[in-house]
Amino acid sequence: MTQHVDLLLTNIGQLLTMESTGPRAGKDMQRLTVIENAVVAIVNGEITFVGTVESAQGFKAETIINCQGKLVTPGLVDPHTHAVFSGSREHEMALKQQGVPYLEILKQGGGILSTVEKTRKATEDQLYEKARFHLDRMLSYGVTTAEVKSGYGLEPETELKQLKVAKRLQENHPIDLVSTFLGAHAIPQKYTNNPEAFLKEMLSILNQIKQEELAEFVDIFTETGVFTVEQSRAYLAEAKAKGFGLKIHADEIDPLGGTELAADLRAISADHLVGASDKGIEKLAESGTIAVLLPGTTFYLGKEIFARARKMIEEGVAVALATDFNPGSCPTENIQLIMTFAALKLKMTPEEIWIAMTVNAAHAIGRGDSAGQLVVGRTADVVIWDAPNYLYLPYHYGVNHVNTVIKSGQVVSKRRDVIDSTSSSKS
Ligand code: IZC
Ligand code: ZN
Repeated sequence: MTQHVDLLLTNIGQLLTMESTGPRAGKDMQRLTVIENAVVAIVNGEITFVGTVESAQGFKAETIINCQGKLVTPGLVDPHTHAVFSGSREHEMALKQQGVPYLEILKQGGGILSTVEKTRKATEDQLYEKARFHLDRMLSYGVTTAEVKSGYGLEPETELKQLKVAKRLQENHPIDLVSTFLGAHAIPQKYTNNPEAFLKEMLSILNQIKQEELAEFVDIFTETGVFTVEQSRAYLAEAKAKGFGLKIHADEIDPLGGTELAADLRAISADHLVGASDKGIEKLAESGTIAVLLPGTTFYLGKEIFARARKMIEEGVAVALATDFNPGSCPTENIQLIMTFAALKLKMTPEEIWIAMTVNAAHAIGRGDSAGQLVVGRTADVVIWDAPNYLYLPYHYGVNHVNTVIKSGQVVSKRRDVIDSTSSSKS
């Protein structure tokens, strides 16, 4: 019997389906479904068949892509970015080289606050165009779903402007976006001596954010000189009561106990966790809060000590990985580079890294049911890699291995030729 399909991917050397019933924690992160000599069929933007070439019979395709024995995986998910902002911070690199710490630059009114100044001045269209540029680059690196945070307004008007830009991008850009309100990202100068009043101001726009569906999650930077654990607890509890999911920038630089707080509040994710305590890690495993690790940031901040991924996995935590793409502590859209940092600095295995950037990353932003897996019935978000197998990506580092990105069944980023022919010439 002939089956008509829109797109058929044939001659896949290695296919990672990432099939999973939920987030993968602990030892379960080591388990991958790999199909050799595979075929994938797509109809109306949805996956209708995944299997070996022997089991793929009778397809008649509008378009066939011969994958030439390459690796094929689900589109990657980047669950932590700050991609909507204005300006850049290259002038801070010299300060860093002189040994001025990230939090000191912030204290002096630079860092996040310098990006805030520029973002306040930018028009919505300017922000949109710049963010689109960065998202295009993320897509070219194989990301088909991403989270994006506000946090460069620190005043209602600009925070809402950022979230509106993210919503417009969600409607128009091939990457599926999930928005997080990070109004509590730093204390603006106006409120230096009264952070509580500032947090109150940020809470005052939650109803509007909810009504206009501008964000699903609320996040806070719990850090020395920014917000304390107690301030964070009260703030997030209120956000939770208003129906938002929770995220925390926890224990990124100093170990304050943000990890424990994330678990107590049943946050969907706790992010960074460089200084997470043993107790905090145990609590994450119990609460099912996903640990989103950002080794690109630790590298760029010039730190020696990285998050304890091995300990987390041993304790049964579900670990995800992200770029943390932002203009200060991690200016890169290259999620493949993060794979190498995860391998060398976090000592994660290739299998764990792939789980962390697909299944677990999707669950960390509430998209576990739609993104991160290449299985029948899901949207066809697929990457063809110029790589012979999945071990190859963390290994060959610093360059882009994407050959073709397919979003909802459409080729959206094609960096070089794969043999691509219509059924009339092929079958
Ligand atoms: O702009 O520096 N850590 N927030 C918390 C950031 C890094 C982003 C930035
Ligand atoms: Zn961040």
